[in-house]
Amino acid sequence: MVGKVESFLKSELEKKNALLFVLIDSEVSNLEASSKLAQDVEKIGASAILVGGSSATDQIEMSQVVKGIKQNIQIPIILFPGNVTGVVPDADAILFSSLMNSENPYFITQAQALAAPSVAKFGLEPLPTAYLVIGDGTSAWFVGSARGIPFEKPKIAAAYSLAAQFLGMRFVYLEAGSGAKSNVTPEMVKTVRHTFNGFLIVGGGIKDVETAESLVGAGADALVIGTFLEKGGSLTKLEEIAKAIQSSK
Ligand code: 1GP
Repeated sequence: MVGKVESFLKSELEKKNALLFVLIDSEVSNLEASSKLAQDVEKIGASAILVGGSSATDQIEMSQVVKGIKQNIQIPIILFPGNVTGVVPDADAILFSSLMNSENPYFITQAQALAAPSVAKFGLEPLPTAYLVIGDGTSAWFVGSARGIPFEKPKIAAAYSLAAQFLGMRFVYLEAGSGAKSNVTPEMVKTVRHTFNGFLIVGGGIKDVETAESLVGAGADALVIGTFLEKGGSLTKLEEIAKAIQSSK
C-alpha cells in the first residue's frame, strides 16, 4: 500500500526533475547540530531527511535525534537502517530494505523479519527498497557482507533491480557507500533506469554539481548526500547541487 510519504515523494517528483535527500548520521552530529542542519537543508530544497547509516547503532541517541529534528521541519524523516537497531519511533517512514547482494541472509530477510513488528508498532511507513551495494571497501559493503556489484557491470545492477521490481519493491537504492571514492556511474544509473520502473535512489560519494547532474541526467529520481556536509561542505554549494538537480523540468 502506498502511504503518505511515498505519495509526497511522487508529488515532489512531478514538480522537480529529481530530489535531494540529506543523510544525517546520529552518531556523527549531535542533536543540536542535526536539528539545525535539517532546518537549513529544508530551506534550500531538500525533500527528505534520512537518519541512519550502517555504523549508526545507538538507538537511544538516534531516537533523540529523530524526535528533535521532527519538531522543526515539515519534510519527512525517513529512517535508513543498517540493522534492527535503526528502527526507532517518531520518524515518518523507513527505507524497509533488503540488501539483495549480501552474502549473509541476515541482511536479505532476517533483520527485516526481526524489525517488522517494531516498524508496525511505531507506525512507520515502510518504503519497500532493494538496497544494492556497488563496489567494495566501504562500511556498507563490509558491515552488510555485500558482494559488491562492480562499478563497470551495470547490467548486473539492472538485473537485481528488475528482480526487485518483480518482487514488488518500489524503490531501488544504488549505494556506492558513505564517503565512497567513486560514485555510482551514470552508465549504471542509465542501464537500471531502462529496466526499473520505480523510484531510483543513488548515493555515495556525491559532492559536486557535475556528478549530481550527470546522475540525474541518467535517470536518478533522488540523490543522497551525507559525507559532504559532515566534512564541512558549504550549504551554498549544496544549494547549487539542489537547484541543478531539481530544475531541469
Ligand atoms: C551513504 O549514500 C549515502 O549511505 C550517502 O553517501 O555519505 O558519501 O554522501 P555520502
